[in-house]
Order: sequence, then structure tokens, then C-alpha cells
Amino acid sequence: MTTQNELKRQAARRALDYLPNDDYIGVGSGSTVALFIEELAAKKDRVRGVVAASLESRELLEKLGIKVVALADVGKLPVYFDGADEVNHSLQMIKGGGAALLGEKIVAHASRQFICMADESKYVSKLGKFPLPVEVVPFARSWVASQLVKLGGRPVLRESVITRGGHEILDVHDLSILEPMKLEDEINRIPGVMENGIFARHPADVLVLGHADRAEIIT
Ligand code: ABF
Repeated sequence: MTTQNELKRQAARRALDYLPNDDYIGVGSGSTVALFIEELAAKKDRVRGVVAASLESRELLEKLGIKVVALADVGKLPVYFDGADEVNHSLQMIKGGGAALLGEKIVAHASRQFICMADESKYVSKLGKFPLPVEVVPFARSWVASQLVKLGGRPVLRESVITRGGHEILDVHDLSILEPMKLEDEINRIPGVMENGIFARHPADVLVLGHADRAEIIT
């Protein structure tokens, strides 16, 4: 039987088709990105350097001898590669299961093209079954939670997690995400919210979806 990991590897391997020639790229975080980085190691001379959106990805890149650069040193990136927790048919996503959503959104926005790599289980018609991660300033946590309840959600603090920026994560269950762009903006307007895991203002440009026998390209 094909494992979920094998589906992710199908997607990660195929995503290498989108590597630019002799340029910088950005990468996000998570298990699919880790597989992408492993595949990239064999072609590391193709890229000038990689901006990592998470510390884990940075460590893996360094371990495999791939040059890591800071976003500040390169400015705009041609391509960003990342996974997702859910992706809908408009290529809008929920991300942040790995608590690196703030860095991921920054690097995604700094990139001209977003290549999302996912196994087929992540492709959904409506976002929201996966609890929406919301990164909050710790002292505002209960205020933000009360506002998320007003939006119809059930926020649950992710225990023992402090993000790279020193914030906490509320995982919001039971949200009905009918208008992802509107909800992304609405949540980000709550004072105390640093960022939320809806990537609708900046959806993926290409989804590389891993199936048992192939990778499908969806644009
Ligand atoms: C990152 O990794 C996150 O935004 C998302 O939570 C996760 C994707 O999961 P996976 O480990 O399945 O690649 O992209």
C-alpha cells in the first residue's frame, strides 16, 4: 500500500520542475518540504541559495550542504515552495500546522510564484475541516479567543508551543470558511493577532498533488 509519505515524495520530486535556473528560491516547512529539500540536495548547484521560512528547514538545508541566505539579502524571490494543511480548488490554503505560518506568509508574499506541494488528501472543496492556526501575542490571547468565538470558531490553545517570534498559537475549530479572503482579513484585523493560516490573498499559483502513481499539476 502506498503511504502518505510516498504521495508527498511524488509531489516534492515533481515540484523540482519549477526550479528556476541559477537563482534564489524560498522554502516553507513541514514534512513535504523536508522531502523537497532532500530531493533538492542532488540538484543544489541549480540554485544560488535558499531562504528558509522555518528554523527546521534551515537546519535541514545546512545539513545537506545547500546554501542558506537571508530574505534581507535577496529581496524578491522568483519561486517559493511549500506544503499545506488544506488547499481548495482556487488554490487557497490553510497552513500553519507546523506553527511557522508567519515566516511562511512573509516569504510567500516576497515571492513571485508559489508552488504548493501536497498529497491528495489535502485537496478539499471547502477549507476549514483542519483547525485554523492563528498566531497571537500571548497577553492578548483570551481577548483574541473571545473574538474568534464571535466569528463562530472554537479556539484551542496549542499547548507548549511558542513560535519563533515569541507568540502563541490558537487552533480554531468549527469555522465555516465560505469566503476565505474575507475571513483572512477579518481575523488579521483583531488586535493581538499576528497572522492567521488562511492563504487566500496570496494563493498558490501551482498545486503539485501527489497520487500513488503520479503527480498531478493543478493551476
Ligand atoms: C507547512 O507544513 C505548514 O504550513 C503546514 O502546516 C505543513 C504541511 O504539512 P506536511 O507536513 O504534510 O507537509 O507547510
